[in-house]
Amino acid sequence: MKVMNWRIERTGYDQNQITSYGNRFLTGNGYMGIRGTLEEYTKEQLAAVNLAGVYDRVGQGWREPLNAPNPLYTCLKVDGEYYRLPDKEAKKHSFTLDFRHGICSRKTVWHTLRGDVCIESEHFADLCDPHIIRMKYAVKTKFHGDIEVLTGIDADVWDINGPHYDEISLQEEDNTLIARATTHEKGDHVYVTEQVTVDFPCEMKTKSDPLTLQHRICFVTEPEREYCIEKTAAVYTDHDGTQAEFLAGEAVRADHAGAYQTGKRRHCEAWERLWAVAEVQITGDDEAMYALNYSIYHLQCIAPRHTDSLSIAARGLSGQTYKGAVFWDTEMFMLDFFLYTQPAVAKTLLKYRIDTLPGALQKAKEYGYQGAFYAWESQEGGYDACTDYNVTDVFTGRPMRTYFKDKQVHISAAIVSGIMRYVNTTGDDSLLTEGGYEVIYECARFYYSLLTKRVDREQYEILDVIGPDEYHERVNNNGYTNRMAKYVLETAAALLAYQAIPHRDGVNRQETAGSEGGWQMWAGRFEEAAEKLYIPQPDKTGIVEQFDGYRKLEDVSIEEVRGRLLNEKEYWGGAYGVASHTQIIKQADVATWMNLFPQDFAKQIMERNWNYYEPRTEHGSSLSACMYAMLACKCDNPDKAYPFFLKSANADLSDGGKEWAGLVYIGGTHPAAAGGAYMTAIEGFAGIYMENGELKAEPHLPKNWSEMRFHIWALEELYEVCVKRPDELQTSYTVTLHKVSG
Ligand code: IFM
Repeated sequence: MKVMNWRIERTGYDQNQITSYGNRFLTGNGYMGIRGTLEEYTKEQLAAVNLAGVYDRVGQGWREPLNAPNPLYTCLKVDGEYYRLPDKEAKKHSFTLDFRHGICSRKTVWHTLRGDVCIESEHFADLCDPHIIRMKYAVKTKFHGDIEVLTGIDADVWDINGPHYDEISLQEEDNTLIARATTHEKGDHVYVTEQVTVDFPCEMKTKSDPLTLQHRICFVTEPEREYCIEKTAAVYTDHDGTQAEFLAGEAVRADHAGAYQTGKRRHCEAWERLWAVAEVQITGDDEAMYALNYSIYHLQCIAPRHTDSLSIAARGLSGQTYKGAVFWDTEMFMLDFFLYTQPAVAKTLLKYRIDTLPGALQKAKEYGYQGAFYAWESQEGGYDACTDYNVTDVFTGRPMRTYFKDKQVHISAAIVSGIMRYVNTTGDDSLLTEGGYEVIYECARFYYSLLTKRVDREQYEILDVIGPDEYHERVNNNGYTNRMAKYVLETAAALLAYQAIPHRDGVNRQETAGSEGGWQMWAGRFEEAAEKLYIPQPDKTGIVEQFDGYRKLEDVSIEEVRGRLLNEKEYWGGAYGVASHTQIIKQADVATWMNLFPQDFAKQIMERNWNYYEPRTEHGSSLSACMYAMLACKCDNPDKAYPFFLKSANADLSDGGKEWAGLVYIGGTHPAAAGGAYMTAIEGFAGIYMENGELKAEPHLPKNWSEMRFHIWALEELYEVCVKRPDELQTSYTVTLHKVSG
C-alpha cells in the first residue's frame, strides 16, 4: 500500500486566495475552528477562531456564532519597519496544512535592505484539550538586526452581523495576557488567555490599545540563528461553567519551555488514534484517496467531542455563514461518518436534537401543527434562525420572501432517520430511552397533522412544501417529503406497537396517548396514514415526478437558464428566480429519495430517473453530487458515480463552489459534501450496509480501484474491512469483514 501524502502545500503568495485558503487550511478540534490564515492577518483577511454552538445577536441582524478574540495575532518588525502580508511583498512564501495531524504552517522570506529575514510558524487547535491553541513562531535573519515581534490577542474580530462584544477588557497579569469579552444579547463572556515562552535573551513589554493586547518582544539577531517564540492560548466561555474565567487563566499559567513540543507530540498521537479508525485506503487512485481523507480531516476538525449534546453547523467551524446553524446536513450527510468511526460523536449529534425537542414542539404549535417541526436552521435550544427573508435580491437590495423555514418540513424526518440509523448501526438503543422515542412520536404527530385528505379519494397528501430542491417553493406532493413522512409514520407505529414511549417529564407516552384515545389508536392512525399517504409513482416512461406538475414546467437546459441571468449572483429560486418556472433543479431531490429507498424501485427505474434528473440539476448545493454518486452505485454503475464522488470529495480542495445566494455571502467549508464523499466511498463503492442486525457489503468499485481498506464500528464491534476487485480468475469481489475488537 502506497504511503499517502497528507499535506497541502502552496508556494508563492496570491492575495486572491486569502478567503479560500482560510477554509482550505482550517484547523480545529470541535470546540473551535481556526481559519487557515497567517498570524499577521486581521479581520480584513477574515482571520477567525470560530466557536461551536455559542451565538449572539445584535439588533435586527442575524444571530450568528461567535468568533473569539484571536490569540494567534503576531507580526514582525525589522529595524522598526513592518514585514507582513499582504502589504509587504515576500521573496518566498509557502503555506502548508499537515492534515494527518491538523497542523497549519507557513514559511515566509522577505528581503530587507540588510539581507533576508525568514519566519517559520505553525499552529494547531489541540486535540487533547479542546480549549487550547498552540503556536510556534521562529525568526531567522541573515544579518545582525533589531527585531521586534508583536504577539498577542486581537479582539477586533471579523463579524458578519456584529460587533458582538459590547465590552472588551484586556489586561496583563504575571505575563499572562487576558481578554474578557461580553456578548451583546445575553451578556455571556468569552475568555481568551495566553502565555509565551522564549528561549533567548530579549526585552519583553506589553503593548495595549482598546482592541489589541500584545507582548512586544525585542531582540538582536545573530545571523542564521533561529529565535523561537512558543505560545499557549486558552479559550473558554460561560457555556463551560461558572469556573470558565479561572480555568482560562490556569490553562496557560503552567506554561513552560518545552510545553509546545510535548503538547504537539500528544496532539499528533491523538490524531493518529483517530486515523487508526477513520483512514480509508484505496489502491489504484491516489487522487481519490487524498481527497477522501482530506474530507475526513474536515469532519474530524468539527466533531464535538467535548460535550454530549451538540451538533455541527452547515459550514462547520469555518465562520459565521449560514448563521452557524445546524441543517439536515448533519443527519443526512455527515452522520454516517460518525456512526462508523466514532459512535459516541454520532450520539452527541443526535442528543442535540433530543434536547432541542421543546423548540421543535413550539415551532409546530406556532404554525398550527401538532408534534415536532424542527428548525430548518437550528441554533441553541432549537431556535430557528431561518428568517422569512433569507435571501437578498441583487437588483433591489431588498430582502426576498423565502419559505425555507415554513415549508422544508422534511427536516423532522431527517432527525428520525438519523436516530434509527444510530440504533440500527450501533445496536445501542439507549438513545431511544433517553428521549429518542419521544422525538419519533412527536415527529410522526407532526406529519399526521400535515396530511390533507381529498374528499373524493381515500388518499392523504402533503401540500405546500419545499423538497430538497429549494428552487421550487410551495409545491404539492414532493415525492421525497411524502416518502420520508411515510417512513416516520411507519417507524412510530412500529415502535408504539412494540413498547411504551417514555416521556421526558416522566409521564409514559402510552398513557398520554391513552388520554387522547389510547396508544393503540395512535399506532393505528399512524399506520393508516402511512398506508394511504400518496407516493408519486413512475409514469409510463419510468420517470417519477418530483412534485405535482413538475413535468409541465418549461423543459430547458441549464445553460439556457444560466443565460437568462442578469447578474451572476442572482438567486435562481423564489417567486421570480430563473429556475422557478423550469424543470431545472438546484440539487438532488428524486435522486435523494431513490437513494434512501432503493427497495421501492427497480434498478432500471432508478437509472432512468438518474438520466432524467441529473442533466436538469444545477448542483447549486454542495449536497447534490454525492446523492447522484450513491444512486449510480445502486444502479451498479460506479464509473458514472465516480466524477460526482470526486466533486464532493474535492469540495474544499478546489475553487468554484457557490459563495453567494443573492447578496448573502455563504462561503466556508462544506462538511456535508465531505460526509457525502465518505458515504459514497463506504456505502456506495464498498457497498457496506446493515441487514437484520448483520453487517454486509455489496461492492461496486470504480474502474481504477483495485482495493479498499478501512475500519468501521458496527453493533459495538470494530471491523477491519477489505474489499478487493476480482482478478481474471474470479467472478466476484473478495470482501473481508474482520472483527478487531468487541
Ligand atoms: O441544507 C442545505 C440545503 O439543502 C441547500 N442550501 C444550503 C443548506 C445548508 O448546507
